[in-house]
Amino acid sequence: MDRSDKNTTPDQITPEHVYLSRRNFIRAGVFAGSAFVTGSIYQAFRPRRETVETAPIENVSASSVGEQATPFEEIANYNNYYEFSTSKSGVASRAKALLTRPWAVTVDGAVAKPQTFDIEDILKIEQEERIYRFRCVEAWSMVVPWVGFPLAKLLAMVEPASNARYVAFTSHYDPRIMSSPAVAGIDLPYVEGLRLDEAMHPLTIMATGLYGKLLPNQNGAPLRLVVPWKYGFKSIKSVVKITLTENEPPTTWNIAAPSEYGFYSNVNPDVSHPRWSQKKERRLGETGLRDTLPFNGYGEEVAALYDGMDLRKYF
Ligand SMILES: Nc1nc2c(c(=O)[nH]1)N[C@H]1C(S)=C(S)[C@@H](COP(=O)(O)O)O[C@H]1N2
Ligand SMILES: [Mo]
Repeated sequence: MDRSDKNTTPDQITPEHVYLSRRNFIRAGVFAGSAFVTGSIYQAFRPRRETVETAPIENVSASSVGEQATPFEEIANYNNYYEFSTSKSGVASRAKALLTRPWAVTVDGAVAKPQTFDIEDILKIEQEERIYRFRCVEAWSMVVPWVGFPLAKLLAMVEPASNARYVAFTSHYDPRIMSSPAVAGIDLPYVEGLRLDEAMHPLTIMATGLYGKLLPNQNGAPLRLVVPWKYGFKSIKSVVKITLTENEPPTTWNIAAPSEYGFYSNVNPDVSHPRWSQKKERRLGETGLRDTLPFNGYGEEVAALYDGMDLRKYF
């Protein structure tokens, strides 16, 4: 396929390099990490590539996540993207107006080599499939087969300076197609942040797709952050700017309600939201409630990042 065809909408494109590099990734045998999809799951998934967009993946129970992936239709039609709508079912149709080509992402700040990347070049970075649990602060959750790459790879390209301690992210904001801050109820553009060590952690990815296809607009096309041990609002969508900073950057939901949403926002069943418990969650597509796990089940990988920190204070 001629990938320079700007008239093709992103969801019609299945970039071949995604599959090629994914095969290489499997061959390299780098699935040791507990959160990574296993080769056998991938083998079950890959032949279904043409139909999987609308069908649930079957037999995912052997996955290292140990849980069935949420159907594509659920993931793509139950969204939080306040720039388009505060109604979860209203985002997908309004987000069709988002034009994701051309798309530039600037990475700057406390770095030796600030750069503006074209999305086509970002897509040339080796893409991997990661099946992650995703837990919204509103107590719903899902299991998402993301396609993406470690944020650490992108940060390495700009060479973080020794005074860089945090990473600030900014979403695209176009008031011609998006709500005003007054209507959205939050400051815009949407901004988020991570500590540099969180950003460099191998579980932290920039997602470019899900279910083996480029991201639907409503899920944050063409590039969104995914930090699986934190509440979903940290996973900022449609990123246009990444800035390394010395000081903790402002974050949208912390600005909106500082007593309800902290900077860290690690999934923590023991720290209630002021208005609801975080002990349980409803998995999209299911009726009952599941227990919410500390760090969303990724504690073994990430708890050490917070050694010595009072996670009730730094919530
Ligand atoms: N720019 C932007 N990013 C955002 C949001 C948003 O409103 N705007 N919502 C956040 C919240 S609260 C959640 S739960 C996830 C939802 O991602 P999904 O729609 O792909 O499930 O996106 C996060 N990223
Ligand atoms: Mo959320």
